[in-house]
Amino acid sequence: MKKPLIAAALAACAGSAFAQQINVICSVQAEWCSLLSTVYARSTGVKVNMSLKGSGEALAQLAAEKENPKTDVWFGGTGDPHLQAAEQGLTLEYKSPSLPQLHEWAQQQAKQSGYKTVGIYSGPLGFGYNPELLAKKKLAVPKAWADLLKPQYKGDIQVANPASSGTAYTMIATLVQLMGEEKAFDYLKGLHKNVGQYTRSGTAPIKAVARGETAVSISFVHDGPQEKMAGFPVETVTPQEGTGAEIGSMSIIKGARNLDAAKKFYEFALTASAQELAAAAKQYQLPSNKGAKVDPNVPDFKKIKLISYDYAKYGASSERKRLISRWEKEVNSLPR
Ligand code: S7P
Repeated sequence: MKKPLIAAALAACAGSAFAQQINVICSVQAEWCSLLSTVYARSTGVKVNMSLKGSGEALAQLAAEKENPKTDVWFGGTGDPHLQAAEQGLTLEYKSPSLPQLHEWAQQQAKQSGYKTVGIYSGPLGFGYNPELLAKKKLAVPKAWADLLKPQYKGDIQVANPASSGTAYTMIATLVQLMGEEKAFDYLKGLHKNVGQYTRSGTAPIKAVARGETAVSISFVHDGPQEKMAGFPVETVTPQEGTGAEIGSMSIIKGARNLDAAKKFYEFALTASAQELAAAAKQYQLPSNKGAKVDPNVPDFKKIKLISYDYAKYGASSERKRLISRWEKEVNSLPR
């Protein structure tokens, strides 16, 4: 990582009197969580207790500890469960003075939650594939959602379980918006026949692709470059019918024991320099701060056919619960 980047991130929070520790649930990949906590701890002297959890798991933990919160900040993870947490009264209303520095989509996420969450990055959903494994199995690169239903991919597709994964819930919500609910569930039943494994975490399938354990994954495409840089044969593509994008979010927990420190960490995480730590940790979501440098590995949104994702509707508790339980009942219960 470049030194000026760290220096700028440190400068963003220098000179303040911080509490001694902060408890953060971190729902992005470990490398980013770790860099963020190291930089923050070194600059402020605040110990950052990071606990790594996928979006769905984080929401479940926060709901379980509602009466006695042990977490101060929830950093990252797909936006829908953050909106659900806001609706369930798990997160605190906080209107950051930094909001005008953020892209409209990130501010919109804050507004529609009553300022109980905020967008920190965005990233489109697509497919990961292993070109070597596809060639070996004489399979074509899937270019469309429809391709994933072809019998030749049977057992060769991995996606996460929507009950634990925000990535997989984003897939269901995307398909429902793209096809209409009945057709989307028919599609999910067809897809089910080809899924070799539903993973707990949304990032596991693309790692399995990279390591040749499965040929195709349904993943956020920004999770591909890191695997490729590590030398694995992995490429990504977005489906030609259109796709959805997440608004990765951050929330302060209602009843946070270290509230002052939580607000300072939150402000730090919204700065351009802190957001550039993502690319320094080889994570390539689009930063929400308009001033943050956009790494060339970040997917080019202009080249992707994106649906107009209704974040308010699909982030609502009732909708999220209803769609996940319909998936459990009508799709996951079917034999494969
Ligand atoms: O950091 C990569 C990423 O894809 O993971 C986050 C999300 O929590 C995925 O985990 P789950 O699907 O297991 O919930 C995304 O927000 C982020 O872009």
